Amino acid sequence: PSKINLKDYKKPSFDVETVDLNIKLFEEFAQVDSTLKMVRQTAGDIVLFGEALELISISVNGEILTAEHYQQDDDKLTISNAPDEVVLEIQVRICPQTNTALEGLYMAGSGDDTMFVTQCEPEGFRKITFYPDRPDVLAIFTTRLEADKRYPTLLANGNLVEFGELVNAPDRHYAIWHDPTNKPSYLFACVVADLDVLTDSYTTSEGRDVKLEVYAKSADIDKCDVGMQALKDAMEWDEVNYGRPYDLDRYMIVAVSQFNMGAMENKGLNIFNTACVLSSPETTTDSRSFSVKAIIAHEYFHNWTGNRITCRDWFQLCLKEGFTVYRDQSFSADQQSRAVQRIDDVATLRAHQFAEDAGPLAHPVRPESFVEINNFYTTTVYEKGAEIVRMIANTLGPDDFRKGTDEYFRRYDGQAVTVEDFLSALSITDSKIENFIDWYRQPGTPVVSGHQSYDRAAQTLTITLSQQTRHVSGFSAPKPLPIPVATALFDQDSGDIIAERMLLLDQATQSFTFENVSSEPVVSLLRDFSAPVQLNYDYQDEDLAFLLKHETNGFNRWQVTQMLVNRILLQGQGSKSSPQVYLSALAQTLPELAAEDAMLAARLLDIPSAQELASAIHKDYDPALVKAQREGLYQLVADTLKDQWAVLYKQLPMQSYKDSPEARGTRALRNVVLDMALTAKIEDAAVWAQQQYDNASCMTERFGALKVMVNHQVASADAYLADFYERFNSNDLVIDLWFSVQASADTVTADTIESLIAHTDFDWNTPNRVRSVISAFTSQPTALWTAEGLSLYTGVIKKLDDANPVLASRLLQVLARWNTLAESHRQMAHDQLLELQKQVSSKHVLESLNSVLGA
Ligand code: B3K
Ligand code: ZN
Repeated sequence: PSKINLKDYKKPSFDVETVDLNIKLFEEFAQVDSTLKMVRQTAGDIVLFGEALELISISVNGEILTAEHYQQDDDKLTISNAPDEVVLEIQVRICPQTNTALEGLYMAGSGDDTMFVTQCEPEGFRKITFYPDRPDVLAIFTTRLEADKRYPTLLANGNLVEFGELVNAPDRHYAIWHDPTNKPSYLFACVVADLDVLTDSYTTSEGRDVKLEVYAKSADIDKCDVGMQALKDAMEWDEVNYGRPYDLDRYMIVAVSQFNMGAMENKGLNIFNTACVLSSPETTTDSRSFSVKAIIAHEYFHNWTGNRITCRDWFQLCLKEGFTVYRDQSFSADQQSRAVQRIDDVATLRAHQFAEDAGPLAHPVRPESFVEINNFYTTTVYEKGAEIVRMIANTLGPDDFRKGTDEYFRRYDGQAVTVEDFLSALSITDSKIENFIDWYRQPGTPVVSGHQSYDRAAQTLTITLSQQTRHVSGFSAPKPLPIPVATALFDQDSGDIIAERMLLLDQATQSFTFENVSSEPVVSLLRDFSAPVQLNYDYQDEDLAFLLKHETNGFNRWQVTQMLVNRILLQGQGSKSSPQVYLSALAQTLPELAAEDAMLAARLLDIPSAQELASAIHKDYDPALVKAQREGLYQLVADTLKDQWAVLYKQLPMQSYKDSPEARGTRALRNVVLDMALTAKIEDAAVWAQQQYDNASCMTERFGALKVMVNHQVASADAYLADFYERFNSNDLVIDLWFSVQASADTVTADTIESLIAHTDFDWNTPNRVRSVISAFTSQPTALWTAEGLSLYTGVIKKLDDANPVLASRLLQVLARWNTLAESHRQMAHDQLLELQKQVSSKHVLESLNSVLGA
């Protein structure tokens, strides 16, 4: 398979004005008839992409084409010498029933419980019919769906124009949908199913009455209210914050149990993984429920950032994803404490994106070439992409950022554009914003180092900062980037802020001087994580403890605890710290903070996961050593603060369920305290856990208790696991939790995973279930990086390579850090990856594997 390069982009020769689709679903196949009106834009052939299609007929302006009139390859059909105006009529047959890749039109479910649904981004539409399937070809779609009446729900994009029975086939019916907006084919969707619907409405700021519908299986329809409310909140939020109202009369969301990722923003017809839309207190944890709201908002926000303004080509993916993630993070920050939102976003970025950027899969936020674009829906494109937009927003300030986004929507509405277009609109008030382009082009996480010097006589403080980014092979030498460093100076005696400034570091090394500083202050840098960089500042442990006490910014209080923890745990990596300062700072802070902001208090007790710690280790990584050090510190915290756990646990009684930030904070902290209490071997703690499970008012409490019982191997853990299974075995999403708690247990081995895979409820065709076992397993590196663990894991990839290459490739990418392992493990991992390379054939997995192996 060949590489596609950004620099080779060419405009399409033909535009498509209208597409009429007629999709007829039968027991064993589907027939798709399409009529495309196309108009020439530039010289060149008509290029139609198509994969796994059986071509029945094709005609141009009424004349049937025979094989000598076109050229057909594996993945495309080319017509040369076409007239300037063309009506193309194409008939194909496809087989959604055997489509396990979950791209294009596929059947989900099994037995009598099936439905048909689509996933077209990025290049799935070409698995439905021959089409110029690229994001810069926009067209008006009309879709007719025809199916057996046992599928009463027939949905497609836009407005319903007709619904009826077939005269000559009384058990079949049809629906016709028309989408008045111009859209690329990746936003096409249809659903043929038997679903219930929750309805509501929303009136936009322009006075448009929008019908809102959430479709789910009848057993799940009682879990759609949270999502519906989030949708209405998101609609209003986008009007208030970006001036963007919705533009169609109907907005539909459909819940599907078999889906490769979280959700998809198809125009007016979002399709969601059930895990990302269904939510109820009894079955959904708080953190999952919170992310349901965020994902609903994310897909809704795409209507402007992605759908109305789309990407010129797939290299520009971050144009829609980075901006939309920034928007959903801002929305979520308005629904809870800003500090906790920022903590969670930064923790994710550090654990996953920094690791990606440090290893063989490093790529720029806007990649320059790919074999398979599905491999680039990465945390770099999404989360680092969002951080760039955040840096721009913070540099401009709210008013100028809003002017810039207004200008972006005004200029490019209805078009397919590039990152350069985005920056040019955002820079209307400040041309230096254009300099952020290098953030999109350059891979690697910049490391910012610094120190300060105080001049008592001159009463000045000078902060010197320098930046360095590793040179990723295949890219030109790294340049200095514009790095906004939000800075505050704290008076040592009073603990008050004496100065606040945004420093813009845009040279390799720079000094910044603060005047009128009457005594040497403590400096807080990178407040609110103002740039996605690694910070090495010349701090004393005592400075960090001081900041934990005096910082007014909750995010930074968390950040200093993390710096202390990292100094303790990554001693071998050049840091040195004793835990004393950290422990006493925690002891002082915790009681008060627990009462004030329980959610933040819970986060302050965070010790980075084994995977996150591993991402900071660049050679001789020994999973067992990291695990032992991590557990040692956890034990030390638990023991040192032992007296606090009983007090805190009592202060956080279970109450009837409420979905407020305070109630969620209480539940989160209680679960952390429970884990600490068990770690500290407090005698009653096992009983607390059992009581919490038995009397739980919601899944956060019940699952929190189950998890600690399993991880601490409490005697009754197996009985509780069995009870959990009995209570919830009709709910797939809860059973996913049941699988994952076992697959990620501290004591897990490859054998545990084997037996979970052998369980009757394990299902290779349901990505959620596969992830609940296989991805959960990766949270235990000591078990994963053994000969047995890795052979099991690569076996899964091999098994999925053909059936679902998107999923297989994604699972593989987690192995990218193999080359940092200590030599004995490293050799074993290398051998297994080479072995895997001989056994796989999808271009998805092969591209990832080549990168992972450093080829
Ligand atoms: N745009 C989709 C992702 C499609 C992934 C294709 N492999 C969901 C989202 O980011 O909103
Ligand atoms: Zn998105």
